[in-house]
Amino acid sequence: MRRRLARALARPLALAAASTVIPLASAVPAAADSIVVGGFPVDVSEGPWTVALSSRDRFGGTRAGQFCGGVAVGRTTVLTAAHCMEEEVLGAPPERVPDLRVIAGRSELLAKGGQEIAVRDVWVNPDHDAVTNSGDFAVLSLAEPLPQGSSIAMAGAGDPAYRAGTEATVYGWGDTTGSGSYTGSLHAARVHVQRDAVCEKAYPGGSVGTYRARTMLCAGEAAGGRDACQGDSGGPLVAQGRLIGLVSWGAGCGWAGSPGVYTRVSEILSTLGWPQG
Ligand code: 4AZ
Repeated sequence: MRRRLARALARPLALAAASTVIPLASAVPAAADSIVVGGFPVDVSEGPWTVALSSRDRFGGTRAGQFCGGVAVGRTTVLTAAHCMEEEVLGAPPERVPDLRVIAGRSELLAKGGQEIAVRDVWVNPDHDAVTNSGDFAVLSLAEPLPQGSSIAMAGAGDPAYRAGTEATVYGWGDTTGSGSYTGSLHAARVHVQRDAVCEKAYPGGSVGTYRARTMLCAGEAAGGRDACQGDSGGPLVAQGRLIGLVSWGAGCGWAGSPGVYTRVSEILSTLGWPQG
């Protein structure tokens, strides 16, 4: 299959940095070099449902094997992006990655606190479309339960948290600059849910992906600067205390006119036949 930018976003992090597309100077917002991009460090206690996906076998120990984000929606259920579970990323199908784990309750990847819990089962959305990037989610079942209080409610269809203009927060251990600066500490960035018309205009179809309002939402700032980035994939976008999106794709990070695109959580609920909140 042809490799496109959006799929490349979840490449092993060590490889990703070397080949990140450098944006035209004019497309780089002033804030792109601030610290997720344009964010701030947070303690995981402020978003205890945010987990790191890890495989030290595959990604090495320098960042505790972190390669994607995830979000706990139940004591033993974690959502992440389908593209994080691809063989191209993991080097093998997920059931053949024996040290696939989630790291929970830990802000600093190399610290000792929190839990590391084995992934017992992985279900990848069979309708994930690698051309548009639609349906980019997977469900992980954990071998042991997370502590009580570390899961988040999901926003069902029609929830006001999806409304354009809503302030939302994205969490992750991904690239903080858009050019391969991976952080060992959890960051968050505040972004605004954008109108579908804005997202469609940004991503009408092309090499990066195609915006589909039914299955995706997009969020960012008109001037750019704040965004999810490589390594944040699968992590949470939260508004009004509820999960509305999973980090999925986008052109670059923090570029004006290229908002981050997220898997729409209400569509995950419909696909799985889970109640709409
Ligand atoms: C990623 O690979 C990624 N700026 C996620 C979102 C965006 C870029 C990359 C959007 O995790």
